[in-house]
Amino acid sequence: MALHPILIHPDPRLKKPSDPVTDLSDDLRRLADDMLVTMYDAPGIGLAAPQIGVNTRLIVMDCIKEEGAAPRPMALFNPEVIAASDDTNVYEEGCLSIPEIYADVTRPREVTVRWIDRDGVAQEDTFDGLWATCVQHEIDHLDGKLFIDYLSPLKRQLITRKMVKLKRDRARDSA
Ligand code: K1U
Ligand code: ZN
Repeated sequence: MALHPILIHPDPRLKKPSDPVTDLSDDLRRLADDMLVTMYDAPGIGLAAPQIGVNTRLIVMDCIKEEGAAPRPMALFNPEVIAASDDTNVYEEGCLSIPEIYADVTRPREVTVRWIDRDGVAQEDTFDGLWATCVQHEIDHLDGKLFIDYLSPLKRQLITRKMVKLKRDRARDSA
């Protein structure tokens, strides 16, 4: 299993909609395992394939945060929201592609998601709480959408400028 570098915004690969999985191969299962390792290492509670530069509709998540609780790694191929509650929830979101920035985002409190699991079997489940926030954030990545796209253009511009500077500083430090 391999760790992958996570792309930092702004990057055109984070804005491009991803392609559906048509054939669930061993390579794709290995990619899911690599993404879980990369997510736990970051650390994060979710990761979408475009964040490591792969233009494929695959997300991974584990929103169990309690110390000592059993992990619940999930890999979802071709995930889609098939129902969403009218009731909403506000959560202060972060993103591994936008480090050190957090902002309130309002999303449906509950979503029903359909996906293909790693055995190629269609699954459907209803998520709530942090799981609902996370699965919507990750599916947005597959559509080229970032959580800062829910903020005002001014806030988005300020954050983008910070990220350009952060990338410049990181490139300089590693030279
Ligand atoms: O998609 C991503 O960039 C991962 C992101 C997922 C996410 C976080 C918060 C709300 C919605 C979606 C993260 O995992 S950011 C890091 C984070 O939230 C975290 C890190 C360590 C422990 C607990 C949470
Ligand atoms: Zn993200």
